[in-house]
Amino acid sequence: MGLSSYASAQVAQVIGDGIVRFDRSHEARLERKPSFALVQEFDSFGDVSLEHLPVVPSYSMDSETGRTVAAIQIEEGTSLYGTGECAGPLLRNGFVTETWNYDAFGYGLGAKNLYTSHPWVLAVRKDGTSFGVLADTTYRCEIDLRGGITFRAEGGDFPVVIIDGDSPQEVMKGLGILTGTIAMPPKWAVGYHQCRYSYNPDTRVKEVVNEFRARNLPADVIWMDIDYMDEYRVFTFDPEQFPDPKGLNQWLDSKGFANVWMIDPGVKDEDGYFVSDSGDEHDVWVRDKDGNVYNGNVWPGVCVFPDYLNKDVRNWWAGLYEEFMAYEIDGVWNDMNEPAVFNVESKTMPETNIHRADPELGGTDTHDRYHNVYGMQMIRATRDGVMAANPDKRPFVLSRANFIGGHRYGATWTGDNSANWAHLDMSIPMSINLSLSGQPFVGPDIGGFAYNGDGELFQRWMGFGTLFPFSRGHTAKGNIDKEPWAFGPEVEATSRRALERRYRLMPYMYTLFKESSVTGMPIMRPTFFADPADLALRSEDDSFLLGSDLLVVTKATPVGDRVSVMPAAVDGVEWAEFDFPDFKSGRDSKDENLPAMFIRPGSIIPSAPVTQHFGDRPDSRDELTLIIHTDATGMAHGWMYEDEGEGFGYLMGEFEVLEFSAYESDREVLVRVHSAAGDLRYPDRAIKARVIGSDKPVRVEYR
Ligand code: NBV
Repeated sequence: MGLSSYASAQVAQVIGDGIVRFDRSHEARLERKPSFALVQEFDSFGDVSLEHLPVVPSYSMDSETGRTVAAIQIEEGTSLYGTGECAGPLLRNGFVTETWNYDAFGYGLGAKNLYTSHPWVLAVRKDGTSFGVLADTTYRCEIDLRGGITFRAEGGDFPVVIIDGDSPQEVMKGLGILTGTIAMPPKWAVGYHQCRYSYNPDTRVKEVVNEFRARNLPADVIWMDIDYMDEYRVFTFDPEQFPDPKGLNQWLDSKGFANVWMIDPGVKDEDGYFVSDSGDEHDVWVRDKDGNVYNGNVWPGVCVFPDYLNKDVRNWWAGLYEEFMAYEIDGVWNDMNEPAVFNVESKTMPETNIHRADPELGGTDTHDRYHNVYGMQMIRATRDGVMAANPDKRPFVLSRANFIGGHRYGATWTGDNSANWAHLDMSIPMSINLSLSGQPFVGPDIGGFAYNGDGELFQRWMGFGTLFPFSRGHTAKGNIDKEPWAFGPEVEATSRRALERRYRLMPYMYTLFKESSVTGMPIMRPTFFADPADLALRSEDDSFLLGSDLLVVTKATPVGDRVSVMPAAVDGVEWAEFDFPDFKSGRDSKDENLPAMFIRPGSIIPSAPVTQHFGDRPDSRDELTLIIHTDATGMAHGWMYEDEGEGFGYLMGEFEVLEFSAYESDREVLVRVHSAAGDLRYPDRAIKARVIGSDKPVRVEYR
């Protein structure tokens, strides 16, 4: 490979605390393409000399391929993570991935590129200090972690942004500053979601919902996949199978279920169909290299594709949601937005297609430049439309394709996985690496999308699946049923316990969403975040942290023969295992298909009684049980954020932050609770405390 080095001309600017942006040269800086990843332009504090920087990329050019190369050396013992959605283990050293959003149905271990693109690597040095590297390019980019960190991107020069931190947590907060954070979702979206391709007709939707309620299986959301549409025409409803979508949504609401409906980017190219006609009229479609409207086949047959890179098109698209949301739709699912195209080998549109992008986004250019941000710009427009239609509600959008920074617009799931043990196994590291790439609202299709699998697999997957930030069961058309009851009473019982755990942990979970929305910290974290300098934790694939205080240890192989490495005791105090008893029977019996849960020494986790859904709470919201594990000094701390779970009152002070502290003396454990911030108060709240490993009397003071 012919490499010519340019390092001498390289320039660097400090754009934040510990954050430096590099350009290949002064000229490259002047011609820098607008960033889609960054949340704002970021003014510089001035140029810095490279000698003073801890990590410096070296730029070169691969003369054979014309790609720009940026390479960063790593010290021995440095562990690498991130690179977005990658099928395989947590530790990414030795792997090569590529950013090129791709409809990867039934993908396997080691797939090079999947549905989303995150040209980002989180590096953790031997001593636990850390840095992160963003290759700020939308073009196809190879991320080679076989010896150091090397990005090879098409499309010419790109800046590299490096965040340096004392810990990986610090770097993640830096990424939050750079790329923005999630907005608080509606609380129902933090509940459990039930999906399949497809629940149709509407009577089947009702049947499923009735089963959940009849069987006391907590759930908040039911999903409508493509078969609700009239022959796959987006923004329409099948008149026979879904004759009254508004009535259905109202009925669902009466059962305490929120609804999410799918919308794809491919619009059937058909005279007389209002979306197609209106799009023609507003000239919204992506064009081919000769300037003709581009056609590609997707579900409805021959389709045209909105050019979401263009502001007028985004506004037009957003406008379509006004009528759609009026059917009392709660959330929107944008699928197939890589974009997926059926009738071509590349499975997407030609790279020579033309986007009339806004000047601020880079102006008119070819698809190869904008491919990886097509889905991101689609959900940006969707979110705008959903918000305009329901200005008093928090939007919820799920997207299959996305780009780093796209967490600002929607949640992501890991696409069309398969119902087998390899996929169950990798669903944990995949979700963690996406989390470490800036997408905290993430999870897999629980149970596996492609193929059937069996009850054993489903039981295990549900066991820990309810603890993903985005927790949704889903399966493909033609498969057996995969609702929690579909495999008989034993699997149902495990599923119920797993769901009850999520709802019990809701105060903690919701607080983690809040923390993430403020700081950018992931909700789901790798176990090594408990102790970044402990090398033994660096490749732990079967356990994960929720926040900093709760460790979930799963069995990801059928026989459960892989032993997780636990974080070391803190000053002699171990992480303590805890559980909740079965809600109805009160029994504490062990279920091997549920993951073990551990609480960090010195922490307090707030929990609630089991509810069947978010709205089902009048008397339960006011009751809290604090799970307490004191440290070597007998102390523990925790906090909790609460608001109405919907709407924007929280931005005006309508929330409450409770702070908890516990002190263990010879005689008792004293727990102090006080309201630390916000205008909301729940004064009659009953607060109980459970101190793990102690039978001393507990006194709760609530001020
Ligand atoms: O809309 C149907 C499916 C959907 O269920 C799945 O979650 C997406 O990833 N969709 C893909 C299109 C067809 C998949 C074979």
